[in-house]
Amino acid sequence: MRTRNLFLTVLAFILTISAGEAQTKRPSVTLQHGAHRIGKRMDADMQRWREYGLGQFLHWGVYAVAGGHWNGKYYAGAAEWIRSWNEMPHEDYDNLYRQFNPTGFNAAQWAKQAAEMGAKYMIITTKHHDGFCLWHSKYTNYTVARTPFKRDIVKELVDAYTKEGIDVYLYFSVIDWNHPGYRAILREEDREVYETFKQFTRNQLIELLTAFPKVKGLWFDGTWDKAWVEQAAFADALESELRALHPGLIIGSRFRADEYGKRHYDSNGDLMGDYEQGWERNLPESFDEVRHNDWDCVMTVPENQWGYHSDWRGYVKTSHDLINMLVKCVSMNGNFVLNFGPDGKGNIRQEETKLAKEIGEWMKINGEAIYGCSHVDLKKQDWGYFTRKQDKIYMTVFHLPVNGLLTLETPKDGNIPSKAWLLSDKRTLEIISAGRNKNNHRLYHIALPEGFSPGAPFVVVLETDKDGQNDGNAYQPAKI
Ligand code: JFZ
Repeated sequence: MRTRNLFLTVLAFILTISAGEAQTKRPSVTLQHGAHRIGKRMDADMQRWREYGLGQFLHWGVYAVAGGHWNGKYYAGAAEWIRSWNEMPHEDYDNLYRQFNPTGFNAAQWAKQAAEMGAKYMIITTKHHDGFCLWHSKYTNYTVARTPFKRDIVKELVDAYTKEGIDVYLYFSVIDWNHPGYRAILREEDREVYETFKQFTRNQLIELLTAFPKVKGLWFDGTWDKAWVEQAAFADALESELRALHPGLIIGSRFRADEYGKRHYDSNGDLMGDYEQGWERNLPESFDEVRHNDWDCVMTVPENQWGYHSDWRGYVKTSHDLINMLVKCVSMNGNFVLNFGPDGKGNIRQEETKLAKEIGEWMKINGEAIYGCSHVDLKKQDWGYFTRKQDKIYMTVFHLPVNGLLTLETPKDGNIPSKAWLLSDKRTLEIISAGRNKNNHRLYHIALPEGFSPGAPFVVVLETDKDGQNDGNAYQPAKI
């Protein structure tokens, strides 16, 4: 009895405190289907996600057969959207699966290439908006099982990537142009048939997690339709069900809306899901924009092509462009996910293979400044980005100053950097004290070797004082 009373007293105390906190910190709307957690997830699975740095996205489906062309005409949109183009009759698109026979597909080879690029996780389109399933779903006939190829592609990829030590995430589009019950907007008379679509969606998600227990998470897309946004209660319950089915499951902010139709961030401004999933071909400019959340950025190589388009037009990013984005993401606590769109024969195109190789070569030397690294509270400098891991600070340089000096500004009471060297060959660099600026912050110049011109981004490592003791000659990292 006594223990019970004590328990109740403690419980009441905790409830009072947390209620008080909720009131003072967040004057809020009461939400049933908003965020269910405030702040970052701190478990081991999420910590692993946070340390990836670099990921690979794969967009693959029957759109790869068309490759951005139909009847000899060039489609200017994103190749995976070709079904929505007036020039391509739906009937033609919906029969493409009969030609889907990617005899060049080799999951082990793709996984090896991704590993050599340095990717720590991969996201595969199990089903894009067209509804075509790359796995053997029993809930529709529109799957790879009915193509001449037959093989379960998701299964082969999950196995091959997992074997390479790369974590797998499943992209899933809620929009499904193939399902008879799918609607973008619900009229009264659609409500009944839409229920069949909701059950179908639930069935497929449960099917995926059951068939592929090794996957780490789900990457949702096609959740912006009004019809889906209105399903806050259903989607919330489904999310709980999926999490219960697959402990540790990671889901981004693009799955469900709250009961007021707010997406990503709920009506109280709190992030829904485990990380922000809104950085699409777009990066935050400053750390303030990410609001202390985890996030990923998904990026295409050309301007806007996810699925295979045989004719890339416009600017195509170089490996230096992509490495710049990668480091920028990590410097603001994000992961960078680079997209690949294999062709209809199951081959990864030359341009992508070349980029993967170049990025991989860079990562082999400089990956230490990426993996497991996070934001540093130091003023951004024009030469590039700071990242940090434990007591080391990394300066990844993209713009080499003509005077060969890299500026570093430390907060007023910060200690000085004790040692600097080039990550590539361990050459020690001189640290020159350059006085204080008008904010009374100390300035330093890290001097690069005479004539240093690597022609590629490079990393300078700064050693910092491990135990934070001020010996007058050690830089104390700022608290994050
Ligand atoms: C979606 C898809 O339509 C596209 O085909 C691709 O799969 C991509 C990864 O996701 O496109 C989007 C989704 C969201 C935004 C932009 C494009 N957005 O939030 O800005």
